Amino acid sequence: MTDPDARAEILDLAALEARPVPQLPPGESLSVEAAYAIQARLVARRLARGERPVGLKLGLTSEAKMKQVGVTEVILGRLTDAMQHPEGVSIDLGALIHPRVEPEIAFLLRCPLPPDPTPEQALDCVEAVAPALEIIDSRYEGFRFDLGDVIADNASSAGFVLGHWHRPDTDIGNVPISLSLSGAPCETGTSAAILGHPLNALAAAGRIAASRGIATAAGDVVLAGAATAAVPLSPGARVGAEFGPLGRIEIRAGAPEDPEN
Ligand code: OOG
Ligand code: MG
Repeated sequence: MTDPDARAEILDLAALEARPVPQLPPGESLSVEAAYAIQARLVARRLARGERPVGLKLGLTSEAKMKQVGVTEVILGRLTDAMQHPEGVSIDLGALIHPRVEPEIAFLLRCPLPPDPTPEQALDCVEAVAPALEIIDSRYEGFRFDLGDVIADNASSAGFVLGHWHRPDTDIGNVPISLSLSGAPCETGTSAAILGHPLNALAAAGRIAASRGIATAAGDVVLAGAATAAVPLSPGARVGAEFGPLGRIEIRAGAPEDPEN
């Protein structure tokens, strides 16, 4: 039996020191329940250092993502204020192991999510919607993990950037999304790839949060999960993400000699 506190400490230190750790050997695979218990302890360590919870993120809500990492179940992770970066920022890659970036849709909640909402009930809780970029960084060597490993590792959460907020009734069902790296197109997709509609992901967030004892609140941000595969962030890269009528987000990956880092 893996000790949850010890496992949370290993994953926390891996993130703090930007040094990857091996995933658990196959014989020691975590149950989903044990994995969420480790995630809770991992995030508690961050909160004990003064970080504030600001919301949740879904993972593996699109086929492209499931295929990329070989895990086919929707997962939930927790976001803190320390993970949020302003639009246009230069991301310090030195603090990360092998970061990737991916395009997302974000929701701002105006009330807690019901325990098992329909997409319509989930929409009732939405204050605003925005395009977003997520920076993920698995703490496991080779970015390799199974379902339990990635849940325990807070769903690879590392950072996120929000674009402009739009009204909650904005049609987000089929938003064209394209990602470019230093001007070269690399991934294209649509928000329909997110469980058919990002509101299905929000409903899943309500369901998973309730089943794992995770509270949601007015003011929370919920990331719906990436619509395309994630792309590696390398030093000096300029990331541009176009979200049709929702707008555009840009970030930069700090070059080693960049004075902003
Ligand atoms: C797991 C996190 C998945 C998403 O949007 O699907 C995720 C990973 O790919 O490392 O954030
Ligand atoms: Mg993501």
